[in-house]
Parts: sequence; structure tokens; C-alpha cells
Amino acid sequence: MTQAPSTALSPNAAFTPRVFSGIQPSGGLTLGNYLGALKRFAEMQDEGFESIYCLVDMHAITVWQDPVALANQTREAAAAFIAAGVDPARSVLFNQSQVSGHAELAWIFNCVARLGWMNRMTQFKDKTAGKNAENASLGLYAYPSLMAADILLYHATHVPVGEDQKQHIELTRDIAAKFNHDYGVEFFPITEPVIEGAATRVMSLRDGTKKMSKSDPSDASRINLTDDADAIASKIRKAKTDPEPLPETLDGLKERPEAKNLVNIYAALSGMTAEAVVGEFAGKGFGTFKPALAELAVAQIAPITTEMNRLMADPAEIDRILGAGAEKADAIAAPILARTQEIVGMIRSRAR
Ligand code: AQP
Repeated sequence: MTQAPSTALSPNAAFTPRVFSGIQPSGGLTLGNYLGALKRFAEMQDEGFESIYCLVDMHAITVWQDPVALANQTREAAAAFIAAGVDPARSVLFNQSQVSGHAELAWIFNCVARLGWMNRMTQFKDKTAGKNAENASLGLYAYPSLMAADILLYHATHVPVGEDQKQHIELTRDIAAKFNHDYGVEFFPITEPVIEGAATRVMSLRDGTKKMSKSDPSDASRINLTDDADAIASKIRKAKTDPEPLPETLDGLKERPEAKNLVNIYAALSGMTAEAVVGEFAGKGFGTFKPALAELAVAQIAPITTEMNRLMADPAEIDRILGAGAEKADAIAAPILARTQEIVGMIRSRAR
């Protein structure tokens, strides 16, 4: 522990500072997931926050997942969390479907959230763009309400996420506020998003205007945490760029999304600011910059990949870790869910 958690960070003085976040095991995790989320998860744990991290398999099935692949992806994502520094002895690490309170609270929140709020969610629009939205699952539409339940089931005060999740955290705040108002309680905290770092929105290597995503049909668009050194170097070498050298200042990257993305990735991996990166490479072409970036990316990712492979050799141990994490998560969630049900007026007379 390097630093005690500060309640000054939270507008919720009545609530213990507590971090919750999740990642969908809907494919192999990417450099975007690492820089936008995982790296921050480990840092917040090390800063001393009580941390709860979840493989959100119920979110993953909002789009079709092959059952065997889903189970493997969930184990692989758990291995990635641990390899990136999430310690199951200090953080709670589990998969969502093992704690039934997520689904139970989500139903109550489906009855709190308004259709107009859900209709404004841009992720649903993005994920159905160019497709027949009528054919999307009801789960994909209701996804943000389940996400609010994931967070508020633990009275989480802070949620480290990438930029793309900001709107969902705002919806979580709206749901908490409406629940508190409708039932005349101060029961749910108004959660703070934690969107920090030089790469809160890592873009595709093939299109600097599109987010790097694990479900992008093009594998060349992303760096996977399971890619070996050759694959990483080759993807960076082939990354879309422009013929101009790097500019003197960040202003010069305004109309150059692909160049800007590579500079941001370099900054996030090196711990430098983006300004310092352009300062160091000003006037140099991508023939110089890309090999330097590849070397840095391999140096950071290779130890994670090696550790993931070691952990994946023992899937039963990963399942044991997730089961033990689910027990701990349930112990925090159960009284919060029970109190929520009481507030709503649901009779709880069954012996448990
Ligand atoms: N490109 C990204 N840059 C920065 N952060 C990112 N995150 C995802 N992509 C980037 C962050 O990773 C966390 C987990 O995201 P998720 O897997 O639950 O959902 P997502 O945001 O929809 O991620 P993907 O990779 O795009 O998944 P698919 O392709 O399955 O939809 C979140 O904190 C997210 O911000």
C-alpha cells in the first residue's frame, strides 16, 4: 500500500471509498483495455482502495458468445487481470454471473431508469450502427442498467474506466439519484468516474477515428495482450500513419488522428506526457518512431503475456480464485441487496 485512500476524492462522505470496475470477456483483452482500465485497476488497488474487479460475463452475452469460448475468455481475462497486477488476495476478483445480486438489482433498476435515458445511450447506437437494431438483444439495450447494478450493488464510490464508459457512469449516477429521491433515502452513493492517464481512449491501428476494440473484425486493428513480440512489432509497423514527420508540438497532431494515437500510446506506456513524446521525436519520421514504440510495447506487454500463459496452464486454479472472489463479493453485496429490497417494499421472509 503506497497511499491511504482519501475520502476527499469522494462526494459521498457517508460511504467508505470503494472501487468497482469490470471488463467483458467478449474476446481477448487489448492494449486499449490495458491502458484504459486494467493498469489503473492495479494502481488503485496499490493506492490502498478497497477494490472489487469483475469479469462481466452477463454483459458479454448481450451479443452472441460461443459457450466454450466464453468460459475460456473469462479465464483468460482473469489471468490478464492478475498478470497486470490485480492481486486476488488484496482485491476481490470474480465473474459476475456467480453473484446473483447483479441480476436482481438490475431488475429493480430497470424499473427506475426511464426509456428516454436509455434511448440516449451512444454505445447501443454504436453497436447497432449499420445493423438492424430491431434484431439486437433486449440485454444489449438494457446493458447500462445492469452496469449501474454492478457498481451500486457494492456501494462503489469510484469507477476507473476508459473514456467510452463515461456516459454509462452518468446514467449510474442518475439511477442512484432517482432511486434515493423516489424512496426518500440516501441509500446509494453518487459514483465518481475515474478517467485518468494518457490513453483513456486508445484508437484502432487501422483507423484513428475508431476505438481499439476486442470485437473489431480486423485483428490488425488492435494489439492483444496475448500477441507475441513479432506480432506486436508487425502490427505497429503496419499501423496506418501519414507521410509527415512528427511535429514540434501537440497542436500539429490535431488533424492527424493516427499519428496522435501512436504518440498517446507511447506516452501511456512510457509514463511520459504526450508533449514530451513529440518533443523527443520532433522532426523524425515513422521509420524512427514506430520501432521505438514497438520496443516499448513489447517490453511492457511481454511480461504480462508470459504471466498470463503461466496462469492459463492451470484453469482449475483460476476457477478456484474466481469462486473465492465471488464468495467475498457476495458477502458485501447481500446486505446491500436485502436493504434495497426492503426499501422497495419486497417481503423478505424466507430463511436464508
Ligand atoms: N480503446 C480503448 N481505450 C481505452 N479504454 C478502453 N476500454 C475498452 N476499450 C478501450 C476500457 O476497458 C474497459 C472494459 O471495456 P469492456 O470490455 O467492458 O467494454 P468495451 O468498452 O465495449 O470494450 P471493447 O474492447 O470495445 O469490447 P467489445 O469489443 O466487446 O465491445 C472499460 O473501462 C473501457 O472503457
